[in-house]
Amino acid sequence: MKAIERFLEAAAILSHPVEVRRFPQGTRTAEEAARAVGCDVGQIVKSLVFMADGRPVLALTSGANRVDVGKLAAIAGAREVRRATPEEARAATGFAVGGTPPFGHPAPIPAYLDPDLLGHREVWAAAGTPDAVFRTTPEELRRTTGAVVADFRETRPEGSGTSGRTGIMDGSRASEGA
Ligand code: 5CA
Repeated sequence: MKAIERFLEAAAILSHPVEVRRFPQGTRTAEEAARAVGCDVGQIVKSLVFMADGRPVLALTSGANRVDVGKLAAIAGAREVRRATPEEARAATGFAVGGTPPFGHPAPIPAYLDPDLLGHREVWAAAGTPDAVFRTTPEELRRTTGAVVADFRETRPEGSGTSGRTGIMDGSRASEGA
């Protein structure tokens, strides 16, 4: 079955009405998706896979934020957390990076929800492919993923401007073109 069909089937099972929107210009990164949709980058949901002591976890991260792996480790109760390789992410979710939806995975993945996403009336997430997104609400996102709201956001040092680069590879580079 094709990726978007698999996503749609999962949405139906979860009773989440979705309309998949496709953009030929691509929605591979949070910035691309925000541009295509015409929304704030903070309204884009990055479904980022990390390996916590060897087990996948999902960090549903605002497109405006980066993940602090130390915080995520504390939240997940893990000793070591690192970003999943593309192969690991695909094995865990069944979808390729850049199109990973927040739900519809072969087995449930423990998920954590960036509190900044709660501040928007509507948010947009990937729908299975790097050109497909769907609109949802923070509450539906929480319900469909079973995510725990937790603060794993990287805080930007004062005076660092908007780039906030601290040298930590955190898997949220979608917004920077990953
Ligand atoms: N469709 C967009 C907006 S919803 C999207 O899926 N964005 S994303 O942030 O969730 O997916 C891109 C992410 O894929 C990157 O931030 C990164 O975590 C992951 N990714 C991309 N390339 C690699 C790579 N080489 N290794 C590991 N992860 C990668």
